[in-house]
Amino acid sequence: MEQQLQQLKEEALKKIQDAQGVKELNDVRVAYLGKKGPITDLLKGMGKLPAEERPKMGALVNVVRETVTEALESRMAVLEEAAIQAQLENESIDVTLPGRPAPAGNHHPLTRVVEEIEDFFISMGYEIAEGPEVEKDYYNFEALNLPKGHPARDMQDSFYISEDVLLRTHTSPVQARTMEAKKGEAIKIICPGKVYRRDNDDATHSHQFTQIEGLVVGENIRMSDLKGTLDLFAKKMFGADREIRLRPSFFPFTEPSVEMDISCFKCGGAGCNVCKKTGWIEILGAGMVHPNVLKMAGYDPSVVTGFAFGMGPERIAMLKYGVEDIRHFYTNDIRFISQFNRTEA
Ligand code: 2NL
Repeated sequence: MEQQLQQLKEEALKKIQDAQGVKELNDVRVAYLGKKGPITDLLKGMGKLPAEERPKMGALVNVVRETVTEALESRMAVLEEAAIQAQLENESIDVTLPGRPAPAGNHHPLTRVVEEIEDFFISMGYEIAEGPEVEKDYYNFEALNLPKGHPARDMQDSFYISEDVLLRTHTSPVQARTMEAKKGEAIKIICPGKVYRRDNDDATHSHQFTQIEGLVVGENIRMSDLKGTLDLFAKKMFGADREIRLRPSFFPFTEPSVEMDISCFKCGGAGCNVCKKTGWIEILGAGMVHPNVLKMAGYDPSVVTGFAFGMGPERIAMLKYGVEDIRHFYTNDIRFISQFNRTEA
């Protein structure tokens, strides 16, 4: 029996050494040390031995069991470590692989035009002013010399929230608020933002659109300052060889008021489809700030004067990029948006 035991031990130790994986080694453990294994059988068979042999054999079996158990444990540690190493190698990431390209976005054409206009006026020393889109009737109309009963104040033409609160119909209230806040000091601002009018949307009208207005107030501000500023602006936006033309016009908040045209950037003035054979393209409205507007904001019109102008970035973008329907700007069709390449900035 002793010999049988030695043989069993040798056999078990060999299988332990030969085991190549955790699972295989586990099978070896179950086969030799498990409830139905030979070592358990030997311990169970102790009862049949003569009483004087039992202690010696018992001790021998226990030694074999311990030896096998220790061998199993140390082999298990080796195999487990190897398994972890293999897994780490398997799951390692090659950080030198090229990444998957993320689709890069674009600036919206309207955003591009607004920023281009802002950049020009910032370069001329203007500051950007913003204000609420839900505005008081006072700042939207009253402070701009739009008297009660003026057609623009008709309920049919604006989105009213209540009798004296509405969605602003232009960005002028931002300028009225700025003048009021500056309490007689000089001002040089542009006001970009969304405005709202009750219109039926079509190719050239939208109930919500963008406006940029400018305002310069101070001593000795003249019409010639307005003209020089807008001439530079036209050349920056539409080409260095542009000329401008001012025509008389009317706005309640300016006097005198003008409409500004630029010489056609497509035909240079000869006449084409863009300028409708006139050689000129209307770009914006402007004028000298009405004395009533200055007065209401707390300025003395006999001491300070000012000029103001307003334009629609949609119209400018449509001209610049040949967009035929204003609704393209708001429907977010990626096929439209992605035609305008990112500016290198
Ligand atoms: C246009 C014309 C214009 C103004 C806006 C203005 C603002 C104040 C005082 C005086 Cl606070 N004027 N703004 C002046 C002239 C024209 O806009 O065709 N916009 C699209």
